[in-house]
Amino acid sequence: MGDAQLSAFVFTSTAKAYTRANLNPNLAWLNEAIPVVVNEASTCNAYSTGDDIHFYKATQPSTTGQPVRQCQNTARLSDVVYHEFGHSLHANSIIDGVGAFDGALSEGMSDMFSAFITDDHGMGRGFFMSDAPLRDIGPSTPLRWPDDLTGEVHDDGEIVGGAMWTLKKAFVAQYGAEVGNAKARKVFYGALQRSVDIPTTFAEVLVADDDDGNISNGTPNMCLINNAFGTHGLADPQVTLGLTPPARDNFTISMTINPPAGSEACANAATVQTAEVEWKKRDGQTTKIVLDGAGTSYTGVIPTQPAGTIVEYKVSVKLSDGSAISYPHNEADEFYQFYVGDVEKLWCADFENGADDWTHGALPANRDEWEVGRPMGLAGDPKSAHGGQNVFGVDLTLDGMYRRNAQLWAESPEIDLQGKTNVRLQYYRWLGVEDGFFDNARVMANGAKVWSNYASPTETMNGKDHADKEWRFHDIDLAAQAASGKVRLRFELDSDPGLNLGGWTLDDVCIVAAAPAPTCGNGNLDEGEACDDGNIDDGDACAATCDLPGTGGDDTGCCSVGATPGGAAFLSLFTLGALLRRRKRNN
Ligand SMILES: [Ca+2]
Ligand SMILES: [Ca+2]
Ligand SMILES: [Ca+2]
Ligand SMILES: [Ca+2]
Ligand SMILES: [Zn+2]
Repeated sequence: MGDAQLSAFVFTSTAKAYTRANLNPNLAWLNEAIPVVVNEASTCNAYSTGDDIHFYKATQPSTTGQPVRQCQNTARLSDVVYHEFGHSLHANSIIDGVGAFDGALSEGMSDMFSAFITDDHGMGRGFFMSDAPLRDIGPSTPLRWPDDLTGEVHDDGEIVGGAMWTLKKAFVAQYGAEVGNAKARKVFYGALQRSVDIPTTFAEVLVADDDDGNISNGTPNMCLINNAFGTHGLADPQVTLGLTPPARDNFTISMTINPPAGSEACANAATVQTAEVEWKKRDGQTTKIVLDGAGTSYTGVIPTQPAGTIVEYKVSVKLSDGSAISYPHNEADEFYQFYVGDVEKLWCADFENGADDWTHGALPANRDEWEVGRPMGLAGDPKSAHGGQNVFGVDLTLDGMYRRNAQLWAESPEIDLQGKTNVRLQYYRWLGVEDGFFDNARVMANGAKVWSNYASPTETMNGKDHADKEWRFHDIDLAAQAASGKVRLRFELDSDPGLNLGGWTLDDVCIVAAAPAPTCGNGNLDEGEACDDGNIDDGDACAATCDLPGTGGDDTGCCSVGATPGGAAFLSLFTLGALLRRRKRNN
């Protein structure tokens, strides 16, 4: 047995024994032989396939006289072997349908796995034949998410590795080495099993720390965990402040904070620093509105827009701990949208009684996983329908994910549009698909592509996956397709060999026609108008929305509060002669 063979065998056995004793004694994978390949014909690296682990030779002395970077045989470095073992441990520890393998996450967690064994935050000392580490998860200036992201998986992994190392130190400071390390290992392994990427590690650490299955009432070490992850920008405001997606009532956007019980008492508890809405008309310029905070509620009003406008908006919150979040929480599609004004529904599918008039299929045919039913929240799928009980989607019930190397499609019946103008597709979507450079989701109408998911221009390790985390209203103009007098919709998804997400989930798919043009500005006082001076200009006696100046839009006291008025309230406001703003239902 050569040196490298012997050292790799010893280090791998150590990693196995450590895992069995400290992380997961019941992991069946530990009982299998793990292939370890040494002295591969390259230098300065090592890799894991997710099961077996491989190591490269040492650099040979230069024969050309030119200096070359000298690297050690990587099988002789204990922490490099632990790191590669850590990748395989990660791949074999993920709970199906809960966690997922993410490259940067795996790098950072593998560095931390090694650091647990060596108790050294420096990773790969000796790699370049010196004591300087190749990577460091305990540098004097902590790395922060997202400021220190570079797009390179080892660099980005150092941020979560750093958070885990900071957390381990905090546990040891509070409980002493033995108990503190045990607590740190417990939450580390929980996060390894259940996280889908670096940002989700925070909530999974809290889940692993919790003692009653409910993190909204706090967890035993919540303050310590908030602090450690907050240092690295990874204390997710959805947890620390209990933030949920903003609500919208007509043009009023609001959000509520609901921190876990007891968290306000933590030293350095995070608070909202700024909350704002950025809004625009589709394809227009964005405008920012600061949300007014009162108690636990933050509210702002987008100026009233005329019927037929598609308004798009996002809500961004910055916290005192430097963390931030935007809603919609989907980097591949950053703006909510809503349609102003009434529409006539020409055809809808709610999937409550199946999708018998749709067809679906796949290439290869056995990868067709379209089904109607109740969504189960698998692989990022919704946990409930948008409307009623049932939805139409790709794999609702097995593992949630579409399959690799597949071309999937679902096609609507042909919808008659004779005599209809201003036709639009308006539907609710919950889509999970890898960056479009790799996996492509498309909406087709009469064979023409009318939407596809964001695609990075070049191959990247740091793509923007499209991951809806709530039901998203989606409006698509079908005027060009509708000119033929009929339309057929088709939802498609093509996948590559790697990374599969939840795929399409659809509900309340409607073909609509925009209502007739608004009557504001025609000089007649039509129903619902407070005034009409024959134009739709602001700044004169009658505002652009046929409100009296100072009563409509963003400064009204009477009409922007509460739900859309029901018949009685609507009538009483009208008969009392109160200033009535034109209100239409928005999707
Ligand atoms: Ca709890
Ligand atoms: Ca439904
Ligand atoms: Ca893929
Ligand atoms: Ca699915
Ligand atoms: Zn690695």
